[in-house]
Amino acid sequence: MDVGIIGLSQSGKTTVFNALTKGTAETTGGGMSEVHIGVTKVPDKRIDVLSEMYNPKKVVHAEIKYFDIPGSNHESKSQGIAGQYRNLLQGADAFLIVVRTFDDPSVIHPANKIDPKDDLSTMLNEILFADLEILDRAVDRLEDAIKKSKTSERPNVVKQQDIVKKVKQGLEDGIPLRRQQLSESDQSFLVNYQLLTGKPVIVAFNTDETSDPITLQNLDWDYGLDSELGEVSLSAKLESELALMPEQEEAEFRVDLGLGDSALTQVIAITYSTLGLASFLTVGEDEVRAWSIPAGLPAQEAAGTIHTDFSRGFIRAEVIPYEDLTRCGSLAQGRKEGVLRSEGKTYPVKDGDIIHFLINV
Ligand SMILES: Nc1nc2c(ncn2[C@@H]2O[C@H](COP(=O)(O)OP(=O)(O)OP(=O)(O)O)[C@@H](O)[C@H]2O)c(=O)[nH]1
Ligand SMILES: [Mg+2]
Repeated sequence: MDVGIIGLSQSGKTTVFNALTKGTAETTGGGMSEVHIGVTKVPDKRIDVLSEMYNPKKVVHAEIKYFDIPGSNHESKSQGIAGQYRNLLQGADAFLIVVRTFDDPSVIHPANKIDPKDDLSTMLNEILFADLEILDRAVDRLEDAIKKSKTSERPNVVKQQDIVKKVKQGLEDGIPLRRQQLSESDQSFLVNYQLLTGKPVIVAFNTDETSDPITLQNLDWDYGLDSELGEVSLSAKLESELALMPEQEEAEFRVDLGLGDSALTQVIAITYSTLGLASFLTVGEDEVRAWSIPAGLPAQEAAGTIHTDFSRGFIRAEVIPYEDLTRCGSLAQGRKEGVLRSEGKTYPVKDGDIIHFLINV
């Protein structure tokens, strides 16, 4: 799972990145920044409990990869999205948009005012404009292709151009791709364009240390045609400092300062819910491991996240919910009690399923 961290210059992207990855990337920038890539383990208490049960050689958490993607420099007409990073943006599964609400005269704001609503609109619009640019070019290219196509191929190319025009019109009306009603075949054609407005968005308000949490609701955010924004409020500077402390010390500080869950825990929780993710688990003496997948993914496809051979040679999945396994104490006991089930290819995998795949290789 790859999440692209984006936002206006000096909004605190790199600071958020450090808080999420326990990193120490330099937070200066001002258009001089570079891309930072870091991996975060998805915290999961179930892994700890299962590790105690199995005492495995290896313990592997699910992972989320974060990309800190610099905004554009001052010469560029756009404020938040730099063309040279387009392929990174396209590769992301979701965007975390950092929106500044902290007040600090020593940190320059590109518009010289702290206006989170305005900044968020700017970023959402830039994502939309980036897609419009792609589709404008696509319409022209398809126009060319229509002229050059053989009579037999023409209807198909015309149809493709119609799809592109329809989506473009939707964007012009302010509807991001993720909110447009499209048939499955339209959607699979559009995958070619890797449009940015098709990706889920989570807003991260970067607040002062002492500020109450900021929400879209208390900003009177007008969702308009886009009601699917995830949100989280954090003080990135404080969180990035806490993230570097030894665990115990961090926990004590959190209690003293009256802080709740870490930025990492909060951001991952909202990432899972906004993207509709779930973790299934595999257990054994060799390895206890969590795997993140879209919730409800058919068992055969979930097997494919472990290895393509697992998907190809899939026979069936033995599934036991986490609570049942911990109560029973072993898979054998789960089988005796009838809570270890045998499921077929299409079984929709749920969060907390412990799965043993039977495969034929
Ligand atoms: N007071 C305060 N300062 C912050 C906070 N978050 C970030 N900063 C400061 O703001 C400045 C910019 O932070 P960065 O994390 O580098 O911001 P950025 O969005 O990565 O900046 P560019 O990469 O240059 O676009 C740094 O000096 C940070 O220390 C915050 O929550 N409060
Ligand atoms: Mg930066």
